[in-house]
Amino acid sequence: MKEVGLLIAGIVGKTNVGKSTFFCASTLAPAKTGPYPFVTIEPNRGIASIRVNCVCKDLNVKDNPRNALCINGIRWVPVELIDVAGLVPDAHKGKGLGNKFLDDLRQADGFIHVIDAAGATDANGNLCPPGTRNPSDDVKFLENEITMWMLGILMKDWDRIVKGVSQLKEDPVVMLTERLTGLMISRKHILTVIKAHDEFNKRVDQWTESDLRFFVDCLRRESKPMVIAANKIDLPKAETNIAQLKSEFKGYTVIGCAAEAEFALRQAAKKGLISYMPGDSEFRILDDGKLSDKQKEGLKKIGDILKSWGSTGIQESIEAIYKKELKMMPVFPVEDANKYTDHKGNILPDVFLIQQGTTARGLAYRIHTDLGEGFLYAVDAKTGQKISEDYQLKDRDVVKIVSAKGVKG
Ligand SMILES: Nc1nc2c(ncn2[C@@H]2O[C@H](COP(=O)(O)OP(=O)(O)OP(=O)(O)O)[C@@H](O)[C@H]2O)c(=O)[nH]1
Ligand SMILES: [Mg+2]
Repeated sequence: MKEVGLLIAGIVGKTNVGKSTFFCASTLAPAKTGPYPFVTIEPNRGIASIRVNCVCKDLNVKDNPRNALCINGIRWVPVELIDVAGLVPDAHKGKGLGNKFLDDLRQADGFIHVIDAAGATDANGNLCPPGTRNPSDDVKFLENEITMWMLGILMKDWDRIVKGVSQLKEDPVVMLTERLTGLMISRKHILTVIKAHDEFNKRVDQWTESDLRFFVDCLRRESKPMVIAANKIDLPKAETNIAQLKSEFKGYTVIGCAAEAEFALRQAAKKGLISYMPGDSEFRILDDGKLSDKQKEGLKKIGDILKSWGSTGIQESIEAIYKKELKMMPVFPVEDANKYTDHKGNILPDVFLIQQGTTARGLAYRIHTDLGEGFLYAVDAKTGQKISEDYQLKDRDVVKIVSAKGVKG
């Protein structure tokens, strides 16, 4: 069961494009990878980190973080990723591992869509020479599969919804929310879509088939934001294809990625062979003597990728989905608003990722139900000002919550 309020990004895409390699590189969790379709069957779950600017430097304190490392003023905040089985065309009809893949994705709040930017895997995930497949077809095909899957779920209950609304005067938004909540689609998502388009400004029994398809497509975009991790930038054709994708899919975040290279760098850093942090634009060899010729050659190639692309793109993709698309931002709860400590004296012990728009009371509930229920007021520790329950927190706020119900811990 995921922690309330903490959003999960699903790693999705066609089979055999590097999803599990991306997952292993970002979480260092063991997951099977291989150059053929349907390697992953059961989903892999693991913890990656996103970088946020800590407030320790602004407040001029030395912190004692409990749940996230702080290195040179950068907090590495844990986030959860889920890597699922790949899909092939007509997955929503059960082809390949279709329904399995899609069902495992119910719990994801946003998607990192991994594609083979070199076009070196065909529609069914079989290897082919770079440049054979147009990666833009992969983007369209995945979006269509997900929309059709959601539509299928809605259609199972459509007659009942229509009857409820037209004959029993039920609220359509309530009925739609009940039907779609299992897909992490909320009342807010539904209302946003209905308000944004005139097509939906009529009773649901008058919606045509194409209105319904369009509704679900809009709902997919609204409820499952996506970034495109254009993988395999080490292969020929990837660069041209990525330029093409960026011009074709305006408004999408497309990030060139080298999952295999990131995995190699993370492994080498773990073994103490190099100094490298995810997202870095370079690495440093710590002891040349410990490296085999093959390793040196591999690192040289990776160095060239970093020079051309600025990074492997893996860390950027994870940060793009959480920060830019899911609009998560860090806040720092404390118990002493003057010293920025918890009751044990730890300075800035915790950081929480919350979604923009979260209120002070919403944060209290995130920390503990008792804190939320007994909420009296909060204090902005940076200014010392009292804040009320419906105050919307800002990026990097440091907050003390005062509650009638205390929490021991
Ligand atoms: N050239 C290149 N190959 C990569 C890269 N990332 C992954 N691969 C290779 O792509 C193949 C498939 O990788 P996986 O991570 O198993 O792919 P997947 O998408 O999880 O596949 P399924 O679970 O079978 O759907 C493996 O042979 C990887 O080594 C990359 O950045 N560059
Ligand atoms: Mg896999």
